[in-house]
Amino acid sequence: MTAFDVRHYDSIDSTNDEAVRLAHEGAPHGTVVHADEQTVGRGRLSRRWSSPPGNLYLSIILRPDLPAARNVEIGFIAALAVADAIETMLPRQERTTLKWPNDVLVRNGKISGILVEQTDDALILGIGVNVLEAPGGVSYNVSTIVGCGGLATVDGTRSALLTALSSWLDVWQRDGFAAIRSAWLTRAHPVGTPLRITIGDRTIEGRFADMRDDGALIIDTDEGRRICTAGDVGFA
Ligand code: BT5
Repeated sequence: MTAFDVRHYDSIDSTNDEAVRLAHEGAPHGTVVHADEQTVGRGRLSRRWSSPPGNLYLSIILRPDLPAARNVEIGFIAALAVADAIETMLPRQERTTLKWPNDVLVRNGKISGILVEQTDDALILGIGVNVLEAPGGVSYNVSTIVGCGGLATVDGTRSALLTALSSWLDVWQRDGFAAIRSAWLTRAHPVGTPLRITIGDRTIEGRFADMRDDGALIIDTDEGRRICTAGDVGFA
């Protein structure tokens, strides 16, 4: 079991940045930075993460003693935890779908964002969950827990998320990434789903085939099987 120590802030630049600062000061594994709003919430590749009050924004300091090549595993663990937590609050007929690498979708809309970053000696796991407020000006579908008929508060979502995260970290430590990979595959879009992967200015279209043992995406294209280790994935 991971013991979480939550530090709460009303407003902050980015919970990931604060977690990096605390990690440099030696904050232990399980330290959680939670803010009611972020003024400069970040996505991958320096994109913005819309962070008004009413949603969950937190970052967790992890010190898992992993080779850097295995850091990607944390993102899949986080996606499973977010999906479990959200499903405890949604009506029974609403389910989450996972999309490579770390997206959690409800009603085909992005309901959560996950950002894993590395400092000298810690991993920072940043998670945003849309509880009440759907951001405007986003180029694809977004969802919120309450907008999908769920009953949720921000603190309730935090608590459900940390409980689920602790369980999935236990599974990972006990059974390894193979167990995370197979749980992720059962909750992801089905094999054969048409996907469009954007990597910089290149786009690849293909059908979802599998996830490799190291977390890479495997797709079948008209030119054959391709492996993707990075990129933005949308449904084609
Ligand atoms: C992500 O990036 O999905 C990772 C987001 C991580 C946010 C958390 S919040 C706590 C912690 N502190 C931080 O500063 N960050 C982490 P990416 O895949 O690059 O998606 C970013 C894109 O999602 C943006 O370009 C928008 O199109 C869209 N977006 C922005 N805000 C959103 C929101 N609240 N809900 C859904 N989509 C959003």
